Amino acid sequence: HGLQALARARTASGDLENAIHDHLLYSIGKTTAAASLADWRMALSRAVRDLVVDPWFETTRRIYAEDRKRVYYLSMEFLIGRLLEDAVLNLGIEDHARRAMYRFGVNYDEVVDDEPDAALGNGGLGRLAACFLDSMSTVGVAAYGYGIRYEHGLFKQRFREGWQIEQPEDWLTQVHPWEFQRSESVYPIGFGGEVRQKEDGRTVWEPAETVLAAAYDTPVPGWRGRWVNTLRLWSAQATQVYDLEPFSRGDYLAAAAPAVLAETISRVLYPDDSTPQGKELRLKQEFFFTAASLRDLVRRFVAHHKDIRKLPEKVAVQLNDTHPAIAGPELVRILVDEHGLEFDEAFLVARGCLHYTNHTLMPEALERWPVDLMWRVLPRHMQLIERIDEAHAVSTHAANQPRPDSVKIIDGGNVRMGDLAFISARKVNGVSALHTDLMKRTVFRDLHALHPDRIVNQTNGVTPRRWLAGCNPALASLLTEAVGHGWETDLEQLKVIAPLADDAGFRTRFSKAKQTNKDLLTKYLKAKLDITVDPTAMFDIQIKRIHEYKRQLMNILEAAAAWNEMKRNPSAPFAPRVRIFGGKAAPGYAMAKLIIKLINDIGRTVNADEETRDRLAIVYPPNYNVSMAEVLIPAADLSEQISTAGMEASGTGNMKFAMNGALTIGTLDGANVEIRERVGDENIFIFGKTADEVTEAREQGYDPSAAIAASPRLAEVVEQIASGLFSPEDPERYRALVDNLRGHDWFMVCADFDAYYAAQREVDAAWADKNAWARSAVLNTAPMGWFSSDRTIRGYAKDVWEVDARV
Ligand code: 26Y
Repeated sequence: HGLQALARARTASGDLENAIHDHLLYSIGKTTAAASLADWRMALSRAVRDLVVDPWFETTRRIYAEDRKRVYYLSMEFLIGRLLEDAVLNLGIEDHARRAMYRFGVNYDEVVDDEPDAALGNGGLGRLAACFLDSMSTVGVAAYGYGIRYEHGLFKQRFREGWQIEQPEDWLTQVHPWEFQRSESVYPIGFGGEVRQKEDGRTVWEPAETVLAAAYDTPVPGWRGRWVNTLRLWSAQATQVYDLEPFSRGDYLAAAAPAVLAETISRVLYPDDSTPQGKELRLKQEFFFTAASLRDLVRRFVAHHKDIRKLPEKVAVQLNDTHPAIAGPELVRILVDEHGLEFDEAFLVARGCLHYTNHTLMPEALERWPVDLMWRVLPRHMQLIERIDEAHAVSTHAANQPRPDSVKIIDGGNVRMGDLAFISARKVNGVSALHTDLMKRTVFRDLHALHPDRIVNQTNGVTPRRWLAGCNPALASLLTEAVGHGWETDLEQLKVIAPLADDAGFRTRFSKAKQTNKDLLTKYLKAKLDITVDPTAMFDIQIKRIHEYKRQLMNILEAAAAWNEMKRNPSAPFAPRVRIFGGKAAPGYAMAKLIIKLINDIGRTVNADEETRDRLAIVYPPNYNVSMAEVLIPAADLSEQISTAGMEASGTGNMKFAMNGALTIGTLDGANVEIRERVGDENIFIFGKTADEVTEAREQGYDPSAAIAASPRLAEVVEQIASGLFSPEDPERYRALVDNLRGHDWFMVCADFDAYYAAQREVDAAWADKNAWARSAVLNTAPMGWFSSDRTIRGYAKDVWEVDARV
């Protein structure tokens, strides 16, 4: 019935039109005459959502009927962006949706553009979770995403005089038309209190405080709606709306206080993605959503299976980084305290279900929780963590031998969540080949020696639906003409266009599609920011969180050096460029915020220069997010992936750019290595130190001042910044930044600068030959099949989860 409705909707706009009309009237309560853009969006979203519901139930029936093993993807972040356009694309009803809106006299693109981004994530890790949801539904893995329904997602970024200003994000002030509240799925989650030993020998945890986790479900339709999984997000609610004692005294404020406090747990996404602050509220968030998710999946298992020891046959839990690592002890607690298993058996059952993905090697980014905080908030879990630590030591070391500190979960008064996750997991994976190799050699060296089969690689991927078919219709239709439909779910098919790189006609059409996207971006910048750029110039883009290791600083220094050279030597062959930056800094990350200001200061100076205006513009649109990425990436000629080698675990923006026919300038870091292997050395600009060379330079006492002294161009720019050329109103502004560059430079900006400058001049030379550039662009798109998240998910399904992938 539901699939029939979907089939009809694909062939008859009339059905969809009626459904929209009825929703406007009966769900939204507006007439067509009175409806606002937001009302139309709600009506269309509801009508589209209706089409997903029956296939959703059908999927659930299939999973039960086949008694499938399910995947539970636990993530603190799901950076899903907008949902309407994506659902319409996946269902294949865009023509009808457009026509229906047109008949009502409403512009479909404006309706789609009215949707706020669901920004429930910081960056790569959260967006990866969103791409995985799309792929799990497309390849037919029975899966649930589990996370937090933050009332406020990632802050909005504004610039005031070039400085980042954070503003609250409030996507939930409007109705979220995609979710279903599940009043029946509510679990009490405890914190604090005491652990008691019962007379029968059982242990019980008696929490001091309890918060309710309330489920909200969003359906996740895969390609053509053949399979629909669920994203279940937990919202914190108080157990009691009012505290009755103060209420009866007439102190209504005090009566409401406990509810406000309880609901704080799901109030806001922590905007930091590198330095954990060790905040109690964050620990509570982690336990809150992890415990609710485990409770939920155990209930689902127990409803149809008798023997809890068989849990690993039907359940695969993926921990997206260490944020849900408390799942290890919590699952053991459920098995021991609530199901009566012995510890040793419980631990084996838990470990049979759990898998952990690591996303960073940077020691300062690894989560550590102070032992006293853990005892206070999670006393039973702390007991179990000690037990797990000890059991692991006993099983891996002869009794009389000392244990290296590096394999202790509890160390120096902290619980090391990476080690806890590793020890609690059946498989541990890295997110690119290089990153996985470095995991084995660095952070997890000793644990890897003890468990040599545990670490596996699953190189990241991105969904080609959103990141090619959806955001780049111009290129998508050319690809469909060339290879036929089917590439959307089998991206390897794009290989067929590789030979067409030598076909002048095809190259021209490929370049035309790029130009179409560049014209759209030009209009977007004009409309939203009143910035005028030359759409024929090279669009050179670096978009990602602002971090020292990602080296936006090196990019802007090189831009300033190029500007200096243009002025010195007006006839030098610089390619005209628009250099675009996008990204947010963590609010507490002072150096990252100073880098933002520097980009804007240099931009202000350079953009005001009439002499170089025809060759160089610097643009930094504020509030970079998923929907901005969907406009920028298709329009890029050059993709900046210039992290210090060994520091970017994978990167996923790099894949999106290459898929959309941008050439990469980058270091041999993360997945750049695998991109080079596929596009070939001639179609990518690789420069700089390798990961091993970076390590070696550090060991030999790297001195950035020597690198500066050896590079007149770099020395000149650093001196200009130090002397206040770009900040005449405050010449001292960049003192800290300059001191760091000259005296410390941990991220090797100075060491790689000359190589980067030289690589950029190679880019300029390549741009001069439009034919050769277009050829390279085609040869970037063609081999991107490897970077489809469908491939990644099939890899996890086979090597990690051992589940079916079949619609
Ligand atoms: C603990 C807390 C402060 C924290 C919160 C978020 C720590 C880290 C993060 C997010 C990390 C992240 O986004 N990592 C990125 O994951 C991508 C997906 O695997 C990688 O492509 C990318 O290289 C990595 O930086």
